[in-house]
Amino acid sequence: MNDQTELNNSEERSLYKQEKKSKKKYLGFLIITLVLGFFIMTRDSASSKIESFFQQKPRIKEFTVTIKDSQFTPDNIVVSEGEMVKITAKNLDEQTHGMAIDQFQVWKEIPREGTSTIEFLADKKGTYKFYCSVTCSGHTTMKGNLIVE
Ligand SMILES: [Cu+2]
Repeated sequence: MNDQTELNNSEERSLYKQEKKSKKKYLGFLIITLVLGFFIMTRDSASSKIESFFQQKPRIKEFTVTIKDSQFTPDNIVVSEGEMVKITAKNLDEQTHGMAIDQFQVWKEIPREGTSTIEFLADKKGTYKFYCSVTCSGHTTMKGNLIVE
């Protein structure tokens, strides 16, 4: 009789413990959900910050400059301050040329009958000379102007 009561008691206790455990589990699950939810929300706001950052990235202005008979065409390039300049330089000559703009650390070789891409940020106003950076037959006269307004 006594044993039975004790057994019942211990059964009850273990039932109570189980209930407590499952409550703990539920609480743990709730906390994990909340924490995850918080992280997902902050990540979302971070990604929207990244998006708005990229929306503010500079506009790209693209040009194709052709080199023929040691001459740049066009030899006048006009961009706005703050623009990203992308120049596709096509060399039609049978000799290697180059394109350099000192103030923007541009120095690019353009292989004969080949193409090179030049990219830089026009972050300061002014008129800058671009020129052929490779010794060629028209070296001294091969130049143009980049105007940043
Ligand atoms: Cu040249």
